[in-house]
Amino acid sequence: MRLALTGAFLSVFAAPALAGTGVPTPGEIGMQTAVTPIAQEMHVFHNDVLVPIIFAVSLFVAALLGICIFRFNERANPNPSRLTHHTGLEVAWTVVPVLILVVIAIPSFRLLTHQLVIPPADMTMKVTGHQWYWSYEYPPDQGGGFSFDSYIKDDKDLKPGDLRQLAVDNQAVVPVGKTILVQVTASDVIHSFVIQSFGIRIDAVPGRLNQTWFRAEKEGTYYGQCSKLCGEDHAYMPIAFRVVSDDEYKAWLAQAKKKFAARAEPARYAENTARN
Ligand SMILES: [Cu+2]
Repeated sequence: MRLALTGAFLSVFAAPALAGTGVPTPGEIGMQTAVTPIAQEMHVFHNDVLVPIIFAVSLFVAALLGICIFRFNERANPNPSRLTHHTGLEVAWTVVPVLILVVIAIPSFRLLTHQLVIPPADMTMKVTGHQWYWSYEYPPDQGGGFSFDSYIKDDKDLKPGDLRQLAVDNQAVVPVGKTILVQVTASDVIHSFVIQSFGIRIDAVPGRLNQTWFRAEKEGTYYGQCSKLCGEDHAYMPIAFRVVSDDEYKAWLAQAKKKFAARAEPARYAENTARN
């Protein structure tokens, strides 16, 4: 019975057809499709480790509660036991939870290490959160040397295929299958840079450079949102990343360099790098 229930519960959670790629979808259960190794590892950790343990513990506690209610109520059990200590029981309810936590801790710390120990990066980019938009900077030593702002598209500017409240005027573009180091900061208040399908979530803090990484293994457009309450338009600063092939990336880089050439930041960036 318990196994059958667990099976039914897990099949609901593991159903990939219900999850969206890069965007939340109506009726979605579970997380958006993982397209990076970190996001995949997170899903395995959640679906195969946490959910079964939570399910089993909940069932066990519910069963104990049921036994107490039905077998040890005043009518069924008028003379209560005078037992106050039971060494075996006390050892068990200490040791078993410790073992459960150890079982959770091992994959949890492994995942944390994979997130925090950044592998050698193929490319670095900088993300800055502002009230209420994002800007992306591509350093000059990697074919970039420009930066641009990325604002939400107004409803009246939406083109067919644009997603309302997620579409932006300028998407960030990155090559597929490459390890991207993302440096994240903010210019005014604390924001939080999140892309669910990439499995990244990192605070953008003024005066501080945080970093994280991702390697998107599938081309496509992936959306995220600022996830720190940062002011009145907090809900209107979506994040849009387009993952493209190497050739498309080079072509985009060339045209973006021209398009965003007028920006002041890259010059300042170049100066700073020269001085250091
Ligand atoms: Cu924000």
